Amino acid sequence: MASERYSPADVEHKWQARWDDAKLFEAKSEPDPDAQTYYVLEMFPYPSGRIHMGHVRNYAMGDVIARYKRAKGFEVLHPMGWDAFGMPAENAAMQNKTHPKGWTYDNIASMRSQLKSLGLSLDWSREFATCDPEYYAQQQSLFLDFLDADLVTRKNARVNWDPVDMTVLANEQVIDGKGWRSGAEVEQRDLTQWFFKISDYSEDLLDSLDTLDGWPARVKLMQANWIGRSRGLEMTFELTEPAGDHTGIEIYTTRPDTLAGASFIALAPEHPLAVQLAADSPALAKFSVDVRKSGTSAEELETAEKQGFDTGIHVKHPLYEGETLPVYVANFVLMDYGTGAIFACPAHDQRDLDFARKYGLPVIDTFFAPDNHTPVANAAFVPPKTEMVDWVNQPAGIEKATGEDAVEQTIDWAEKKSLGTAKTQFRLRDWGISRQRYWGCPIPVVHCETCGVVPEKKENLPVELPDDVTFDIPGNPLDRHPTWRNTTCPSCGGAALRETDTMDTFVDSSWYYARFADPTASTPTNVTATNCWLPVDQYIGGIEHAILHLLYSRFFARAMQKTGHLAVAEPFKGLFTQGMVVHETYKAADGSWVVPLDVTTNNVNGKQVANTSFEAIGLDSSSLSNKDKELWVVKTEDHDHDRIRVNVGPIEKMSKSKRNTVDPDEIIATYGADTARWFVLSDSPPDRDVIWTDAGVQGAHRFVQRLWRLVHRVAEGADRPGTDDASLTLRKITHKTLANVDTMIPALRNNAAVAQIYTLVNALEKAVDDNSVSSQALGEGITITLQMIAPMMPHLAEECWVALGHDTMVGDTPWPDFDADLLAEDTVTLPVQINGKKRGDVELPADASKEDAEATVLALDFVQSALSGKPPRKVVVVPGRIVNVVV
Ligand code: ANZ
Ligand code: ZN
Repeated sequence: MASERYSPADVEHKWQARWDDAKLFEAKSEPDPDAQTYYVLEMFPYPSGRIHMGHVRNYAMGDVIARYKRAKGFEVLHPMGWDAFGMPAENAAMQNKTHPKGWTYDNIASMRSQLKSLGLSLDWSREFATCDPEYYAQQQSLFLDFLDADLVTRKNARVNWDPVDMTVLANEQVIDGKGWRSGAEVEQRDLTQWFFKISDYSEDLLDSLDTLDGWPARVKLMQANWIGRSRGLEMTFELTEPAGDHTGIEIYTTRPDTLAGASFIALAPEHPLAVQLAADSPALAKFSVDVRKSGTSAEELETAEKQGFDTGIHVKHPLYEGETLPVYVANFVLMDYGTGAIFACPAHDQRDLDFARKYGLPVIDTFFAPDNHTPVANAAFVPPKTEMVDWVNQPAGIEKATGEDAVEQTIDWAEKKSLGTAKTQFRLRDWGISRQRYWGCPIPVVHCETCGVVPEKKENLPVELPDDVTFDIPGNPLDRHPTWRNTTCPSCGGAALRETDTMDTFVDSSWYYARFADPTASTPTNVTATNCWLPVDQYIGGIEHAILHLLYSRFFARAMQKTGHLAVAEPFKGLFTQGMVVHETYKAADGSWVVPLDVTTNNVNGKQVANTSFEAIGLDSSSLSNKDKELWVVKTEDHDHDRIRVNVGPIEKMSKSKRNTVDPDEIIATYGADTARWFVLSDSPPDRDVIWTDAGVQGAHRFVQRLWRLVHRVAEGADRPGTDDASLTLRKITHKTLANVDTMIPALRNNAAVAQIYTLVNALEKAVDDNSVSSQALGEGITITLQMIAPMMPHLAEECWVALGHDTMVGDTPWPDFDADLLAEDTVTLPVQINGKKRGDVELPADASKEDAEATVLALDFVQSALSGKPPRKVVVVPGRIVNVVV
């Protein structure tokens, strides 16, 4: 009945159960070879315990495309799983005396039911968590294959070591030289670690970015910068006297054109020559340790004060006979890039200049800045890459060139003079995957006194994590487990110890997309199934994964290709990075954050009240409006209405720390999943942030109710004859909307599609109001509307579908085709020329004959006056294009 309100709480679960029963969203294990397949995947969540609005937006977007493609006749794969290993589970274990396993699976259970309440068209039959032994067994198997294929190496690496938590820290986890969690002073340690040889693929990973047409340019640029190709020269500076077993220092430079401005040499503290010198110099040894305490991330090196140690030794200047340059050890030079040694040209490099100023070293120009004055005070001048510059002191004799050309020409010159060799260098390092952690995938190797490092046999996989571990003391529980480490050597059968490092959790997420093609395969992938489904047609997730996760996955696809587990090298054909869900922040006078739910202006406990009603509950309403940027927290529970004034802060990403989150469960309980979905889809372009507001959600919910009423008025209304004109007009709007939505949904432009649907619904309401349209045209309009909203508000669409009298499910109904004839415009506007010059326009029926067009044009005022009573010499009508009158 039209007067009844739509009640999501009553129907959403019902439809979810029906879809489940019909196994509507379970993809076939082996689709027909000629079926069109479509694989849509959202980045799988970390099971933190609760879903947040960011998840709702991410999964709603994926669901729209999945449901749409399904209706379009595609065989769709839309799976879900859990990125379930990692530190938070161990932290929770330490804090709450729970076990990481129990904590994780409990969280998965509650998040699964939250996701189910959103009505997503997911194939739950394929669900897995990366901490399932069945999954990580296959990951260990992959590791062994990678090891065989020379894609893995074990090497010494200098790492940040937290002596309190007893673990390696990533550079990002070292804050001001201290561990992010323990606050302990971080040490540098040399540890033997496992690495994936991603740097072997630097060039391929970079060049192949060009083939990724379905990726945002921004992400490709970020990856390109991360891989960081640079072209330069490797050359050796001869020492004036041999130092230890060194006779020269090999450097890497991308700016050989500045050679004439060289003023000193700088070595990384870890450079073999620096290490050798430090052996005889306690001062240098201390310096080298001290400067590495503050971490070596790019940002840290950029902001850290430049520090150097004068070794007292010198090299010969390669250009000027008799001149020498001093050799320093410097904090800003890294051992793992280039050769770990540089020559410095302070005039044209800011770091070098800062250093030269501090240590009183010469600053020598090698070209003129535009104002012929360089460097300006303490700013080094860097020549523009693509603009012409006047050069001085050029070793290769260049006078005028762009920055880029100058470098190329100097490299050629240096090669000809045998001063050095051209070298392409990548910034990308091998991927260290060893973590001294419990809650991760064990690295399947053993250490044998006789045989050394031995891979575990495949038949012994998984190397399973022991359950009986404790977290009362820091460090890796696997290390102190009484028995787990003890095993036999797969090679000699003697006693051996297991590796206790586990894999970086980024490994887990680097291949899950391939496992979804057949999650029960007894090998890492089922190649037949991956051939059907991969690459992922549309991958959707946050921009925060633009670099690491996506790059590691691209490497993994290549490594899996090499080891015969996958046929494609690029795992994600289309990528979309959605914006965040943001919300206003609220702060009380004492500086504490206030949750949105507690903030009210003129609504109390969720009920709208007129301002005057505030008096009724003892509040002074006049004070409520004195500043529009002032809101109030009103606690009315038990009529205890204390008021605090809160200030509206900036709109920020929803986060627990700012307390500006809105819980999806609350929204679903109040308004239903469809309203939440509709709001996040409709409010902003999908790549931008969406601002969550109560008003916006209420607006979305009003639309739900409007549509419900409209459907009932149409379904229950008497038969209407309507007029032909009005009926045709409505049909045209219907089909035009459909045609537009049909291009917008595949482009993920949901907000644009929503705007189109609003317009159509307005037209439908008007048609019902004024009774002008035939029942048939109305029925068509409403049917197509429901089919278009079905991917976005699937429950409402089903319920309305039934109200229209169908006994099928709209979620199982093919997408409608628009009628191209109805898209044609009624009239066309053509330019009118007189003697070849445009003088005006004419509006004609789209199907006007040449004769009709000619007659209409000749009757136009400006044509009449040009003719001044005479007949035209000629009239040329080019249908649909132009009319030319020759007088
Ligand atoms: C002389 C010079 C003069 C440089 C000048 C720059 C500007 P990209 O382009 O990022 O590859 N460099 C080389 N190895 C380094 C290391 N291990 N640690 C720190 N810095 C290193 O950077 C290459 C430039 O960074 C090289 O070119 C080198 O300094 C420095 F006006 O050589 B250049
Ligand atoms: Zn052995």
